[in-house]
Amino acid sequence: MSESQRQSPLDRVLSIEIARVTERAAVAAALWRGRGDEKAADQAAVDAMRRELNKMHIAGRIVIGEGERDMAPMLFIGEEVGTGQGPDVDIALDPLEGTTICAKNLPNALTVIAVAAKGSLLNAPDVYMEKIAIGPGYPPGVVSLRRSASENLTALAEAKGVPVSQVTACILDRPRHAPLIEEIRALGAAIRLIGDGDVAGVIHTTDPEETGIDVYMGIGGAPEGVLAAAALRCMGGQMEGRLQLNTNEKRARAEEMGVRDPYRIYTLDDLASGDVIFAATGVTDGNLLNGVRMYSNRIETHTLVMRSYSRTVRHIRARHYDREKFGL
Ligand code: VTB
Ligand code: MG
Ligand code: MG
Repeated sequence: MSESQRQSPLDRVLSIEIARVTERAAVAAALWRGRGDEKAADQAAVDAMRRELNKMHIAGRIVIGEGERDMAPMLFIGEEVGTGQGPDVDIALDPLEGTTICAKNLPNALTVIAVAAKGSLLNAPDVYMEKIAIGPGYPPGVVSLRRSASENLTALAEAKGVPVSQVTACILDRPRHAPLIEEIRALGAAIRLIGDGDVAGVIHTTDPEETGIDVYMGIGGAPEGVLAAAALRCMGGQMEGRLQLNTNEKRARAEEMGVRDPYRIYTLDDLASGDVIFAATGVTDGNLLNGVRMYSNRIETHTLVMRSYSRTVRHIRARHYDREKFGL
């Protein structure tokens, strides 16, 4: 355990409090599953999340929010949340990670929050980030953005003790990844192409036997990068991220937020340090979390709640018998 982790543990009660927030947002979004309306689903999650966060006894500041890039509904970077009576904390969130997968009712849409002591999450604008992430159990530095995809997958296969053909990389299905995909296929490794949801993609690397995913690679959102790092801090694993600041405007926005070197490669601890509490609730069914289930007398949610300080990973399967509080 690092020094900074020992110095500032968060109040552990926050774990259950933030699970409530992601649960409520997940139920709100789930009402829009499969209806083809991404904005409505996102807005419902954002509204529910803001409402629940504002009930928490914290002086919270949003440092990572998602939505600027595609002008989606959002909780804004810099927005203050909570009653103001309680600890000063920084918050990273994505009220609905995978709006398109929710609108199409495809797997792995999540509601996500991370809470950390002030100043311990990377303050990044909503730009793209190149990422590489693996789960626990590998020697440090086995993969790195400083090396090619082929070198990384070869080293990973060796560390895992399998031929490279038995390694699976999870990658967002985007035209920008065509060269990466071609390189990996030429090498003979397998690829799981996902439509959205790279926070889930990174989390899935922590349990390859269950998910079939060994490594996450490629360019996704920077907010999702910080959220995924918060999750890995709790579950174990390695990650690197590099912001994609390819215009003067983006470089200026990043600089305003404290980014000095636009090409810097951030390690897991650079992305999220100190004590971090993370919660994600499934909206649609996924590899590690069930989606929201609605019944005539109750609603069920499945939430992953974790804390880096104690390295506790909890699965909370909640039955909500009061359907009315969800407006049903
Ligand atoms: C990823 C994915 C998200 O944004 O971060 C992606 O995980 C990156 O942006 O679910 P593009 O869609 O522009 O490639 C999301 O798709 C949406 O937040
Ligand atoms: Mg979102
Ligand atoms: Mg997102």
